[in-house]
Amino acid sequence: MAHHRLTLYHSLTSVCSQKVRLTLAELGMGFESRVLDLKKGDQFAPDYLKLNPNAVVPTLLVDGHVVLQSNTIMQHLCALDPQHPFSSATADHAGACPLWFERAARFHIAIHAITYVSVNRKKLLALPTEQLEQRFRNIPDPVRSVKLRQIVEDGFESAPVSAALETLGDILPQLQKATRTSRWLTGDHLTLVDLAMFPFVHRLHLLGFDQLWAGGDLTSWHRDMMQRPGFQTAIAAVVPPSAIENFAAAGQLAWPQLRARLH
Ligand SMILES: N[C@@H](CCC(=O)N[C@@H](CS)C(=O)NCC(=O)O)C(=O)O
Repeated sequence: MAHHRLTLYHSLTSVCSQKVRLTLAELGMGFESRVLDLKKGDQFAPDYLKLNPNAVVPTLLVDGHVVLQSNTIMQHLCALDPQHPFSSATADHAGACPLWFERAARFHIAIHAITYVSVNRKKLLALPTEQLEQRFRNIPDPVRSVKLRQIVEDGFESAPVSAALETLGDILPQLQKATRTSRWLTGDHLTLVDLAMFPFVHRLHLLGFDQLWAGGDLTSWHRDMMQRPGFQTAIAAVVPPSAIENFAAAGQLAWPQLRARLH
């Protein structure tokens, strides 16, 4: 494999960053790490917006060239080392990838809403009105900005939370079916599809919402993923214990309200 200089702009807890860090770990690729604090608003800094005008993480630089969007970044990393067994296993299942990546994108939108309503909303509500309005204005994508406003204003009753629960009602059974059928999501070998879906399932687990799928093969898949060295490097060693405690505490408070919305 030719040597490439990789620089990853990411956040420690962000699910999309975790997808990319897991891929780097599975491929055994080293990278320069640039950590952004999303709560402080590092993603809105003018210098960062020059790299990623969407004001989101992750952003990857490959020899100085910008690559955006976690699914694209993951595929780009495999393409840098196509002979790696992990890249070849993914290439063998290339036909299954687009559907799963589309699910991963929808899963992300749902997990974003669930995390905001359960964990981040209280802090946003405590901001002075002008600061909160500035936070909404800072988001370059108007759709995303409106959604955040709806979540902050209407909480568990908001349209994005209803949509998120519908999405989970679609995707969790897909994951249960896939893990019932084979060891990994697309067959006998771990592929990018597993890494693209794992951080979202893991976020639900950290919030204590694994009651949504109640054990079974999806739980075994989640456990097997956590036992991989890649999980240790990319997530366990990186996510601060305080963040894990925060997810658990916020999830416990949120669960009765979410459960009341399930039908
Ligand atoms: N489709 C993008 C989504 C990236 C995204 O939304 N990242 C979140 C973290 S998981 C973020 O940066 N959020 C910034 C914010 O909420 O202001 C991708 O897959 O890379």
